[in-house]
Amino acid sequence: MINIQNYINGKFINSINNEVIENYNPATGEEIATIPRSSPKDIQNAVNACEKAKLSWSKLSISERSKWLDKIANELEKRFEDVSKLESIDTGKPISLARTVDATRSVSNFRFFANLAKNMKEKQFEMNDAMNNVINKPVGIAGLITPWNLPLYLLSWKVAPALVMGNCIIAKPSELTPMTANLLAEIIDDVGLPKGVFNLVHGYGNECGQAVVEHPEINLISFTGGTETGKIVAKTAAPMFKKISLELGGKNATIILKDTDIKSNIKNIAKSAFLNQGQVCLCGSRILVHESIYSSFLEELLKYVSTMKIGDPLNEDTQLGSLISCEHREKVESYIKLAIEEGGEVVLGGERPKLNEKFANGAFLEPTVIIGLNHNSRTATEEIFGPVVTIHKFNEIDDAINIANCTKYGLAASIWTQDTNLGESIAERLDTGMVWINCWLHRDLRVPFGGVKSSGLGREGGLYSLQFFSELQNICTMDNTN
Ligand code: TXE
Repeated sequence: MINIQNYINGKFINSINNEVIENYNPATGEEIATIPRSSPKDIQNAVNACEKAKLSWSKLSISERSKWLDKIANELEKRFEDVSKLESIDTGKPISLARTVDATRSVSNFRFFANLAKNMKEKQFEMNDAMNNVINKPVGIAGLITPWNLPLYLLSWKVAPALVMGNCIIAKPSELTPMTANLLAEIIDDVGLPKGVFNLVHGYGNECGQAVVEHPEINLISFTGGTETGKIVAKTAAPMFKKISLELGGKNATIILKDTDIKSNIKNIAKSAFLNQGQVCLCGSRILVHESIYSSFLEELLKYVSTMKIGDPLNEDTQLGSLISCEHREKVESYIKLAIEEGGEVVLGGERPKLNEKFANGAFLEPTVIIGLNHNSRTATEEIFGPVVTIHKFNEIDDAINIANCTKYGLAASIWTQDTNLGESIAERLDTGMVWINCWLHRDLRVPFGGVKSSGLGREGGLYSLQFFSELQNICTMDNTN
């Protein structure tokens, strides 16, 4: 059991009110840590630290700041196994996934943005009698609010570009998953990042998170989380004209065209549905299958999903761990119940697996496949965020596109076909920020990442992140020496 503290102004300290929140391992139900239940007073403390640090930090060159990112990446890499194990214990995800996705990507996020920023060319626009130089200035203090599904992966995705562009940071991780954020603070402390540049404040979203968004001296908010919370964040930040980026929920379509080679793709299609127990905003939770191959596809899907190993997240060959909490599992189970009420049929899963005593209190749920629902049903249009997929038939491609576009979300989609030209023409007609063709979660960190409609606002990734985490200034110079 560890008592995690806030990291403010280069010191690990309790919240001012000295109150704590318990943190649990969702696979076993054991209490593993406490975190500070911070309040607006702690956020003010962190803002004071940023104010003291921001001038000298912003004066460093991008290349000097990128060296700090490389130092953090090197230390994260040394503690790769710690990151993986902590992430698995804190979230319930399989350790193999924590290694290949969370820990690996956290290191590459820091390395990638260090390199990209160093090589970034600021823009010039020449006139016949003057020169325009567009420069990237720091925004100031960045409030980074992150969720529980990919804790360090998403925190590092925001911290790296925010730091390298000269901002000071107040990070507020989910109260459900503080462990790897704490480890990042330990690493930042170990490498000696100037105090006050990076601050980490733990607490409830509606208390501590809200205080970050409300604080008048925090100039930018980068938020990843649920759509409903995103609305609260947007409503609070908008009248303060803060820079804001929202990466919210999704209800992504996986479109299987009739020429798809099912056997060779079924593993990746199932992965897109059930990775991280379906707790990734990009998961394909609605599978739209051409009616001519519907039966053979369903047979292959059920065959493959039935082989997926569910159980101890620390077991090397586990493919499905526990959900983030028993409370969240109940939310997911309520959708399985709703599906049946809406006329659906659960053809696989839907129950809590029988595991040994150690995991009796774990938030485990079998991977679940539901057929026979109307594509406009609530189950098929609302974000469930668990190991649940609905399967739908289509005949014409226009039908598939209309079904895919029929939800309030617009984050991602995947299309499976041997005719990639057709795939790309379909992709352009989907109301999403991202589309994968014959792959899923295949990530080039340079591309824009984000969604439309209720999936969010703005784009991060590559130069889009560097631009978001800076203020552009144009300086137009006319040479008046005659
Ligand atoms: O998200 P929340 P949660 C979806 C998924 C899930 C739902 C809720 O459907 O069931 O969102 O999940 C902080 N002001 N996604 O509870 O509540 C909170 O403390 C400022 C999709 O994780 O949005 C946490 O740090 N901050 C998502 C962060 O916001 C507030 C991944 C996210 O919490 C706040 C996770 C407030 N008023 C869940 N209230 C994705 N896009 O990947 C809460 N927070």
